[in-house]
Amino acid sequence: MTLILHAHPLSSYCHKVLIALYEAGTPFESRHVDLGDPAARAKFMTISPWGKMPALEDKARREIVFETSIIVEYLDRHYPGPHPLLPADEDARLQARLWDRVFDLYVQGPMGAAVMATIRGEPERIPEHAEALLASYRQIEAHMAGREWAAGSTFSLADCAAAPALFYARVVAPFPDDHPAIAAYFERLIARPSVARTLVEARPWFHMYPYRDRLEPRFLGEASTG
Ligand SMILES: N[C@@H](CCC(=O)N[C@@H](CS)C(=O)NCC(=O)O)C(=O)O
Repeated sequence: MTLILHAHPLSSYCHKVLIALYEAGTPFESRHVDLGDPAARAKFMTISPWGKMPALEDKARREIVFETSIIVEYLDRHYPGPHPLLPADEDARLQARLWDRVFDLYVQGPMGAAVMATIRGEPERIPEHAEALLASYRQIEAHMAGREWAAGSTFSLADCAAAPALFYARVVAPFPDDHPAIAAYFERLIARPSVARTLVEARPWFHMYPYRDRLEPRFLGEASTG
């Protein structure tokens, strides 16, 4: 296979790239990375210098690409699907890059910090990360009012970033009831086939997720009792 994605099925940043691959219908091989295994971590560090997942290996072009925003842009350029994930219009492209940054830095960031606080047994640190998420939700709510997708009129890089970020963030800090636009946007995201497929594939791994008990039955493939 030409493209190999070094990834873990539970990782939110890996989900971002999986969504881009599924949007384009690009064939790839997935290679499981277990960063908990010192030998696997050492091997992975030879292809991803900061040890961050995912990394994309392109055998045809003899390139290894890391950093998810760059991977998505690389795929869009060299393995484009039917609809570009980086809009052709320059202003819309800038917006896609901006909202990609917002979801990575201001949603994934505090969400990941809250999960790490739980793993490290520092629950007293979670409220500050939840507050940061709520501040981000307020901005996203204002931005999403009247919009279908985060940047431009079509699904883009920004939405690839938004889906996993919001999926895991709302487990840490649910969307407030007076935020209908972000809640509706989330429902649109998870209904998108590329996102739905990514979440179904993650199911067998959710038992490793520290907040598994907070996941709704619909994400676990269980019938809702409520
Ligand atoms: N800015 C990076 C972040 C990637 C990232 O943080 N990945 C996480 C998994 S979701 C990771 O590799 N964590 C392992 C570690 O930090 O040791 C990107 O966009 O690719």
